[in-house]
Amino acid sequence: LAPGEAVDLDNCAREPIHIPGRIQPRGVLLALRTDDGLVNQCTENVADVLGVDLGTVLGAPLATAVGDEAARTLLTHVASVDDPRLRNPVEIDIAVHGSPRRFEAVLHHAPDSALDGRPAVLVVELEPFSGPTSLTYTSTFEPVRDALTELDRASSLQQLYDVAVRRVRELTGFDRVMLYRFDPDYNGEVVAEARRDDLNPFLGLHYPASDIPPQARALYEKNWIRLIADVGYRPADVVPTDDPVSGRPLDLTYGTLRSVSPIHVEYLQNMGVDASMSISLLRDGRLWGLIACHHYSGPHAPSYAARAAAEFLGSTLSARLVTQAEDDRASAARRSAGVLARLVAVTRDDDVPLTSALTGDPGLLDLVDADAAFVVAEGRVERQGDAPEEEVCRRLAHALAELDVEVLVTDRLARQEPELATLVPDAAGMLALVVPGGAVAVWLRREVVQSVDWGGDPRNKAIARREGDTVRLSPRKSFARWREIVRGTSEAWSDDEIDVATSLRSYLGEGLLLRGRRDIRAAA
Ligand code: BLA
Repeated sequence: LAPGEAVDLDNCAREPIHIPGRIQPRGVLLALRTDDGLVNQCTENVADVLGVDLGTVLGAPLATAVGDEAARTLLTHVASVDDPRLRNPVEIDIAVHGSPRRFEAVLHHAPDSALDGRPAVLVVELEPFSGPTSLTYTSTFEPVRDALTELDRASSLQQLYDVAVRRVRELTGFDRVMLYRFDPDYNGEVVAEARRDDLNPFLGLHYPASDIPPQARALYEKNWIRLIADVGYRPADVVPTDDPVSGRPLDLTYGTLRSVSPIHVEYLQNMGVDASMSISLLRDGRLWGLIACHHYSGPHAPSYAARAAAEFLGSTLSARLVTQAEDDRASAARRSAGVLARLVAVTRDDDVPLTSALTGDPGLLDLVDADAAFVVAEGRVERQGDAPEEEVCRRLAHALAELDVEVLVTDRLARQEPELATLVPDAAGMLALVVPGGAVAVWLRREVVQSVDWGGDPRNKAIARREGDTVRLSPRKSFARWREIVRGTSEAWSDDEIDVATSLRSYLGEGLLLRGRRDIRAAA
């Protein structure tokens, strides 16, 4: 941070979390050069975990750290690590101080490190095996197959969410598993939850976008799972910090042991969380949500296999979410295309006034769901639903025509168009078409008072203080429920609703033109 630079949430977004130079010490990390196979960098805890000196390991072949047999097994496995997201763990035994210990090893090539076009650095992460059973049919395949069958049967989005959190909790044993869904601005909401009975629910709580800054979201689009097994850990440094050949820090984007941002650690501590895990949910490659897991009863480290199984469920869920949402959308689109065609057909009948054509069966309210609708055309007014009086409709139509818009869309009328709002004080949402040739069609939606429950006041955060040249940012301290009441808004108009209304406007424009031509011909 430069002297005098403002301290704000932007600083959060600039923390380079993919190159922390440290790991979580539940395992060790060794970075090997692929040209000579020698250890280039490793973490300072090799002595604790493997019982070998840091000085002996650096610059030596892998076998010096793990023994001949384990090294052979690992190096045979290298060929299968092309895509870091599809890697498999290898179980190996390493003699630590003379007695064999079982490890799960995960290998990947560090991104952005190339040597004659080949990957230059192989990252080997070793985690002492924690599970009671190893990768067996019953511990992994069966629960995943059962979960997939259940996901397949789910017939609504909510059911999909519920199955996913319950199954991930069963697989990984976390105290709380949530499905956290982002809105278009990346604020999030807990939309499903499976938890220990004695815990208070987080279901329905909202959290602001700044709780997960953009670089973290970008990283989670690449690496689909992360585990913080012990929030109170003391990080182990990568030694030396920079690659002695390239001079660059080791990129841990795909590392399973990557040390997490200290700000996030503080956040979890403020929340009372001892261990956390999150799995990315993607839609068209973009982060759509997270399966977020908490443990409150001490550190928690599910085996790599259980994590991989949970991650697999996450990616299956991602795919199902997309198809389910597309199915829902396609059937709604088919329905509204049918209504639009029928409406347009009636408007082409010269004997029916345009206003009647749009308010019959079907009418405007069948095309777009709203509390009221009305049309002003050819000197007439026709109304549907809970519409204002005729005179008010005329004045609204007049005011809209003056506005010089083709389609007006708002779900906060009083804030966006205060003058129009005075005419219809009960409405908060308006979708209006101003058609060339002199017609106006309007849908109105009532105010929906929304109460948004935030998991802590979203504005009370990022407490920053300078300590000499460094700045310490911290997340908010309180996560107590904080209710915000949002007034003056209606239910939002969806893109599909706006699209179909816009199409109607073009048809009406053409229709009015045709009617005008026929009138001229009839007069001549
Ligand atoms: C990361 N923040 C995260 C992650 C989650 C959240 C899920 C992913 C890491 C993980 O799996 O634990 C947020 N966790 C939540 C939310 C809930 C939850 C909303 O359980 C709701 C129930 N965070 C801040 C501020 C900053 C910040 C002010 O509040 C920055 C100044 C940063 N959050 C931050 C960073 C990461 C993060 C940097 C990335 C951590 C990493 O992967 O290194």
